[in-house]
Amino acid sequence: MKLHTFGPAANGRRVAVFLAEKGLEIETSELKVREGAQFEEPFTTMNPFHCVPFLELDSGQIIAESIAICRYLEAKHPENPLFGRTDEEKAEIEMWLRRVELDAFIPLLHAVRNAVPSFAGRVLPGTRSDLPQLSVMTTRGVETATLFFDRTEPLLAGKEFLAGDEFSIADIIGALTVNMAKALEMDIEAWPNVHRWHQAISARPSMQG
Ligand SMILES: N[C@@H](CCC(=O)N[C@@H](CS)C(=O)NCC(=O)O)C(=O)O
Repeated sequence: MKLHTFGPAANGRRVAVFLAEKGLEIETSELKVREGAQFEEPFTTMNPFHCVPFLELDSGQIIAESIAICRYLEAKHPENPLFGRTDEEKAEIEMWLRRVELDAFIPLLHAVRNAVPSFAGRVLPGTRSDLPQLSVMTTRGVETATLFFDRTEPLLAGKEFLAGDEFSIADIIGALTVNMAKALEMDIEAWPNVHRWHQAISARPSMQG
């Protein structure tokens, strides 16, 4: 099994933090994403969505999508579960994963891609195109994430973790999403509970690096 990834990439970081939390080590290969290696063979055939991370199984099967990779690794290594134990825990973690992904991460991803000059010509992940960067996408992304933080703030009062009483994949994805918001200069301290929770999750050894 080999993980193809790119260290600094937000979605690559998800899997790296997940592996560290699980105490797992797997063979890892760094793809030169900035140089466009994802569009060249053999990688373009391995993942026609031209994105990292993706997991190459010994059978040759490819599993792309950071959450799918984490779910697969969790199924193979159920100890120290990060997707929950009971049906209720699993449902709550899934609920938060979807909230974070749909209401914050994806809007912020498009916000970043439409704002940062180095993403010109690459506004959609895994593409090279002449689609222009649209500042309205950045504005709306920040507005959407603001709504997410507004809604999450009271729910984190007195709570250590996003979903339930234990650290989970939702905390990983949530904290890395806040990092994106900070990169866009959103003032996370405006949401004190979100800020406190993010500080605590960011201090974990798995989140260093
Ligand atoms: N939904 C995918 C997104 C993967 C993705 O967007 N990867 C980015 C890095 S964070 C990438 O490889 N981009 C290459 C490019 O845009 O050319 C996942 O969760 O793994």
